[in-house]
Amino acid sequence: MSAEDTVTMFENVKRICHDNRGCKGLEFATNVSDLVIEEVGDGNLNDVIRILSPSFNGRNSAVAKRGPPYIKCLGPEYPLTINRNKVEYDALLKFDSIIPGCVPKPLYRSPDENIYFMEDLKGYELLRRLLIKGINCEEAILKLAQNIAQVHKETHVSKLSQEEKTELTEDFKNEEMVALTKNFVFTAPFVNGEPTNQCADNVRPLLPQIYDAPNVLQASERMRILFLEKKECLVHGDLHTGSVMCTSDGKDPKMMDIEFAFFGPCAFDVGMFLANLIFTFYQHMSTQQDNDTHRQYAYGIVNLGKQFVAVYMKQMTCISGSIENFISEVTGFCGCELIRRTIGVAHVEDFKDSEFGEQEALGAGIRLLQAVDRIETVDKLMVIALMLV
Ligand code: ADP
Ligand code: SR1
Ligand code: MG
Ligand code: MG
Ligand code: MG
Repeated sequence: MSAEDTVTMFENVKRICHDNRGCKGLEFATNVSDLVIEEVGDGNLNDVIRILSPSFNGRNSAVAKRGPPYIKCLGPEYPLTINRNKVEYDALLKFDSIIPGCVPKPLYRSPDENIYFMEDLKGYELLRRLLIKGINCEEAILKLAQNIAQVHKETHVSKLSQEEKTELTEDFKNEEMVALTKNFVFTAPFVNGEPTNQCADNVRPLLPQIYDAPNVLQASERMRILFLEKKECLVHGDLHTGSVMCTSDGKDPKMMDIEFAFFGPCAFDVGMFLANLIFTFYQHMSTQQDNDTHRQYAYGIVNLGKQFVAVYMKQMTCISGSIENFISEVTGFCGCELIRRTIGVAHVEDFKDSEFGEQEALGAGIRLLQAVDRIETVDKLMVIALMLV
């Protein structure tokens, strides 16, 4: 965020707090002259700040989020709807009603400024960062599996009346954000030479395995169509390990960053999350120092990935028909996420110091798309992705 953007956002936040003083959610900010800010945003799309009111006795801080009218990591020549702020606030309200306490509490939204306020997850850290550090996150990951299954189950087509389905589909059509995923997850990475793609030198020799391989390109296209057309339940839409915050000892997961929420296929959330655990696996496998500890942690992550899917599926068994083709769909979405995060525009922090890990993860993505029709269990998914014997 530029210094100018930070000042403008803080001025807007102060005005909202002043004009709406006493409103539920904004009580902590009644004394506007008292407020101070810290910048906390580190994502690809939005500006996020923490507002503190040091003299307030109760909750003395909140986090405010707003989206510039373009894709932040690409710049103003890539326009993006500011309505994502409303969709995210509505999705937070919805998730909070289904899994209370498992998302940051939504506090207030100002439609004029397109800024919303939520609970400050003080002391919480991104799950991705804890995994990079090698912290045991079993409790958070298995709880997350239950939480996302709960959201999928409660909003599943088979549980909704026609009216409820129409309402949820309309409320979370989220066309612009769905189009962003269509473009940057399912399309651009699969187009050789697309200008937003970024690729490390050691990864480049693998590219012909994508661009010269009709089966891989066809599989990605099928996943794109499934993503756009399968209307199953309300999905998070961007469920990677940087969209979850937990306590520093890997507990109490809070799902956040829900601006991509839409009515779509449940396997999309599961596949994306699994791919991000595979990034953790390769990051630790490619760490040179203290190799045994890191390898042990990496294999623990594979097991956790399998348990994540098992816990999720157990919760979903009451949804008839939902499990048909489920693992094959998870495989395809997982493969696309592995590929787009290694050769597309948005890479992951896990490989900041490891191009070797990035190359391995890309190989895993290619193998999954090659085998998508032959994978019916998560065990097989892991064996093929990670070339386990
Ligand atoms: P983006 O859509 O740009 O990725 P996020 O919603 O992920 O934005 O927020 C960016 C970062 O801000 C997160 O990665 C996290 O570090 C921090 N953050 C977001 N929401 C909160 C919160 N409620 N409490 C504390 N930190 C938060
Ligand atoms: C331009 S793509 C940016 C990516 O960042 C977001 O968090 C989503 O994952 C999106 O695909
Ligand atoms: Mg984010
Ligand atoms: Mg986001
Ligand atoms: Mg990079």
